[in-house]
Amino acid sequence: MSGMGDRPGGHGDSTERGPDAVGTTAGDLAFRRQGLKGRGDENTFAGATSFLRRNYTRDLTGVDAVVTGIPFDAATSNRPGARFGPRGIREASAGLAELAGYPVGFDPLDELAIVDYGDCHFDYGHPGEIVERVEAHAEVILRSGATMISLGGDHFVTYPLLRAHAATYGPLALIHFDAHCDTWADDGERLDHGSMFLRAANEGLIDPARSVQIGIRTPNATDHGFTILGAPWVHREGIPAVLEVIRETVGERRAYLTFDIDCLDPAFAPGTGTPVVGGLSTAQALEAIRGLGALDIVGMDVVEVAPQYDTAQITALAAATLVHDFLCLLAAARGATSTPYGRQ
Ligand SMILES: [Mn+2]
Repeated sequence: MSGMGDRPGGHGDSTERGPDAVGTTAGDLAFRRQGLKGRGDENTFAGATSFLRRNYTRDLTGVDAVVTGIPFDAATSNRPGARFGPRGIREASAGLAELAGYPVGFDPLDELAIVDYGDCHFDYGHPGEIVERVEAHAEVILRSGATMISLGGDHFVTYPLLRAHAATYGPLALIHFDAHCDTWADDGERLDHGSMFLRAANEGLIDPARSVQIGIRTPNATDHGFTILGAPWVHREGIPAVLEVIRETVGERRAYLTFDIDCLDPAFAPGTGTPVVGGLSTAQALEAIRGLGALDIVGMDVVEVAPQYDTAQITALAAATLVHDFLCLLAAARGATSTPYGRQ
């Protein structure tokens, strides 16, 4: 590689590049960037790790997409630790902020005004308040008109996120990547990351007839009306077939995308609380996310990343990349033009 200024698709702000930047406004761009778009000079291994080096701010003026953390894991059934997920995903995302998007052939950071809103605050001593806390947090973001992308946290956080999104957008189709159905018996009150989608269906937040669960490889007595694409089916039929079923099932309906990182095989995502073997590869998951462009997806989350069980940031990097590629979908939907690089 030659000088930093020669990087393909490289840093967006040439005035803050290289030796001249020393002692000026380079670095820690999460706090010091002027404006909301583009990239500047910041070492991948240094600085404040906001998601994709975006500005840490609660000013949502002119913002297209908001990334926020929901560091709650008191609803886990096996190993806790997803409360550290937002921090881990942010750290892993720094490497993705260095170059323009691949394979889209544009820079989502130039196309969209994206900010890191920080984390949802709650009192860990009152876990029973989590639903109202997350819902209130989400309402403020959704009121701005921006697309909300949440980093879990265990999967229970998706329940209050669905409450807020359904209040804004109406009943939703759910596009649900997971090893588990998360529709086991629910009493309407329990804090359980394995039953909240039955509650969401019972409350009319999501429509099972318009919803697809992908990568499932644990049993339930009933499908509760959801279309289920088990992991063996996904492996046998392939991602193009998965996308066909998702498009047919969701149709024109507004949809919410939730990605439990344990949808991935533990070989690709060891850093999670309830791993199950036989899951999707990271490449399969990315192919699936990249193929969702025709749908009206109004919100997204990635949950269950527990960095203390991770190895070499495999899991956190997968989660960060899934969000990155979802942002590319948003950018493409708003007119970003793709210039493919090589055969893909
Ligand atoms: Mn789940």
